[in-house]
Amino acid sequence: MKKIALITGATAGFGKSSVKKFIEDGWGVIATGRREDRLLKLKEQYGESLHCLKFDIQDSSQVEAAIKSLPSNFENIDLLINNAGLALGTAPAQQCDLEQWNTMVDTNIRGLMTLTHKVLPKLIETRGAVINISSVAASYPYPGGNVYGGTKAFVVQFSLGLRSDLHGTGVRVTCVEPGMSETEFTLVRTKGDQSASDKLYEGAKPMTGDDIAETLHWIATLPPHMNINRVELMPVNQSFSPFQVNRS
Ligand code: NDP
Ligand code: 8X3
Repeated sequence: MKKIALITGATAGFGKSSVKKFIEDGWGVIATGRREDRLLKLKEQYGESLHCLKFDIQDSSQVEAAIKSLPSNFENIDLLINNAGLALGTAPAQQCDLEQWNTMVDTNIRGLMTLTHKVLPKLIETRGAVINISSVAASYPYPGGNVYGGTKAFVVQFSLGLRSDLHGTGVRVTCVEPGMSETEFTLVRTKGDQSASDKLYEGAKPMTGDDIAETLHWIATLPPHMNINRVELMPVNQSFSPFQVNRS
């Protein structure tokens, strides 16, 4: 195996496509997620090139135990892709469910922080790289984006801060900020409403998990003296709208 990548959120969407992309290029991959059946399927598909870790990223003791359990052939991590995350709900802030807000913070911020904290010493040893998945929602607010956008803005700023702290270690840090991509993202956001998901993507030609996996692989395989700080990408059919003005 060329190098080892740890990819969170590997059971669907961007993560699942990235597992395929990196393994096809000869990497060993540690795939993580909560859904064991899907992890087992990945294991069947990729065999010795893949090691699965089942944990809920919101639970720091599960994260710690999982990293400690890595076998010697997977413990020298060269690349951490912090991809696991979610949006819940599209309601305006004043109507939101506080529990959903907490879940987004615990997953997209606390979970990402915890895993990064556990893996950084290994990345410093290997002079590796971190790629954090943020979103266009970090920079461009939209109605109903409230806490989701806030968590992704954290990811952008945390990535820049990491880059600064890791100065001189050789560890690279990139923040990837995608726009609309068809995965299970909207299904999760709408609590399993397939028709809402289909309607959002219909006719829009959104980006795909494979598009994002290509980008992540490109970033990870650049010469080691180059650091891509931030990448923002959207489908051609998504762009910006004017400010809202209330005239009442
Ligand atoms: P998917 O819903 O298809 O995949 C999300 C992945 O995250 C799943 O593998 C899921 O695994 C994992 N995950 C979610 N919660 C947890 C948890 N508590 N513990 C462990 N794993 C968890 O979504 P995407 O592939 O689209 O999303 C990947 C990332 O990209 C997210 O951070 C998302 O915010 C971001 N993003 C997505 C965009 C889009 O339009 N799709 C655009 C911009 C950013 P499991 O359920 O098995 O635990
Ligand atoms: C989600 C991106 O464009 O659906 O992170 O808001 S978008």
